[in-house]
Amino acid sequence: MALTNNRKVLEFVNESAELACPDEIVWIDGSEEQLAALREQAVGTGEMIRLNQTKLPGCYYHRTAQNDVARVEDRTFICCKNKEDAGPINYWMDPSEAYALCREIARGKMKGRTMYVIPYSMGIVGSPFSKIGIEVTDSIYVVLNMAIMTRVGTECYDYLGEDGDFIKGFHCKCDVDPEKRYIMHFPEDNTIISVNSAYGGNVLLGKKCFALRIASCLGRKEGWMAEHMLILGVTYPDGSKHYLAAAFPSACGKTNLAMLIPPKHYLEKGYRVECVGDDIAWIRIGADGRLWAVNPENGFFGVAPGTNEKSNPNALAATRQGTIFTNVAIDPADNTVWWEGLTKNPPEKLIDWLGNPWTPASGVKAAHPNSRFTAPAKGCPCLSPAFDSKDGVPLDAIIFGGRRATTTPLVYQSRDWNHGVFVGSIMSSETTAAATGAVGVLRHDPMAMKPFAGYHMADYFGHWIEMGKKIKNPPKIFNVNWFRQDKDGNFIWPGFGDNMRVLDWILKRCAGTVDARETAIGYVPYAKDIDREGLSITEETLESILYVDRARWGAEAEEIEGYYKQFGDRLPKELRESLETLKANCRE
Ligand code: OXD
Ligand code: MN
Repeated sequence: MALTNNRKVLEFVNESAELACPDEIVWIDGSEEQLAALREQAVGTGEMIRLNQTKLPGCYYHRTAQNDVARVEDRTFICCKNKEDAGPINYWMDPSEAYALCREIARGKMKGRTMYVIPYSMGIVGSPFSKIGIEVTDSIYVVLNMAIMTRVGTECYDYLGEDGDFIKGFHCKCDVDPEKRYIMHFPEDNTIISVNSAYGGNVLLGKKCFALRIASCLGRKEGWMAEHMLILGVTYPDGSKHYLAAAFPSACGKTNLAMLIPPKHYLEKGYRVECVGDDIAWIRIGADGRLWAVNPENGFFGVAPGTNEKSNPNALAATRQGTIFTNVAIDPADNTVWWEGLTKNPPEKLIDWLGNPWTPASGVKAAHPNSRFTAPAKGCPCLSPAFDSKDGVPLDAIIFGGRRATTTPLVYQSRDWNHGVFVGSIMSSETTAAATGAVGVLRHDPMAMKPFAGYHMADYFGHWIEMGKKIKNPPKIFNVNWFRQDKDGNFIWPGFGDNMRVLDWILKRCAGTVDARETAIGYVPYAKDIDREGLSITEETLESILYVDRARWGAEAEEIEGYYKQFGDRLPKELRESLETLKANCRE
């Protein structure tokens, strides 16, 4: 029975059912009872495997199809009326063509299946930041993941009332045919359609599709920002709290930074780091003229490989209960999970992500490099008390960062907001397994939003510039690079918890308590000002990763000039000016 009398919801559900012809419609109410019954059902059909309930209470396992393991950027479309409005970086399709294509693909595809109607809120229901979505799907896996990643329940209908608006999301697994896989966004209709996939990033429509692509369009219209950023809080020994948001491309360590445990001597002095979010930030200007951020999600859809007791004990702890694991390996000895990097030595025998017997001699990975955990935020030991704040947290700093073996120093600070927007716009990073395609290829990923901005990238830069004009007390903007390599390809900076040392410098810059060296690209620390207590890295080595090589940056500027060309006249003049300054600084 329908759980709402909102006529727009009823119309959307009816239209979806008329198209896909499910045998049954199930209205999700968010109750534990209903979710438990769905878990049972999924275990019964083999869609999920129940893991060891003593060691991993409430945890389940799922395998996707082999051809369906990552986001598909080349099959992800922005469908707005004018092609120019999608910009040169997005794939574009005419809305009527895209609707017709998807309808053709999804017609009758839920025959013999159930269609679930999921009411969910991104953010706490009733917070000024929050927005409601309705996703219809034929996948129990999607329902159960959405129930972890978002706030699912009938309170969303109460909030909508009879006439409230929401973001429409239609998902149908169809035949999981990669040739007919499409992730379509209709920003002018607040609608998302996803067909022929069951991989999280393509089908948990509250996440990338809504909270970034559609929300970035809403933010532009309504004067706020939807960003691919983690949010973390640092508590000082005197109890004061300072918040930072950081944008890194997919699988570049956002979850690890968001949950870092500071080095021992910081802990002893009383420093703490708390996680507000690990992937998405919705940001508004507060009454105090500062930027305030919330994490609209309710869980972590994290990359499993590499997560371990040392790299991220908080994330690991979060995955120990109520978690769905996707495409990791199963340890048949005790029906638990394993992935590369979880332990130094792998177990003797595993079942790999494809379902095959595996031993350390197999010569292939046991877990897929983009295998994931979907873990409830509440299970994270360092979750910030501000996680549930309706007002969000005020930002002292925004950090950009990518995976760069050379050129980009460990950290530098922009000269001001507009220069900070330039720094974000020129971000580039080596590709990872989070999306299909080659791994390790250097590409531009401005503000880590290349795959997620729902409109023209130059207009998105323009929106940042416009926001800057309205923010009376803007956060300071920085860039970090944890990934500098030596000539043998080893990472020079230890990363993980030691990144606290860099956050410390950043926060000191925000407080105006530490000096910096002005360089061609912005302010860079003096090596002596980065804490090295307990680190084996010498001051000289640190100098080497703080060094700004003007010849390299000159070449980088030339390359950026070529990159910017695609944006034509739409590129904000402030960014062009910053580029000219960079070129001049490198020539001097
Ligand atoms: C993610 C991604 O899953 O960026 O967060 O791909
Ligand atoms: Mn992400």
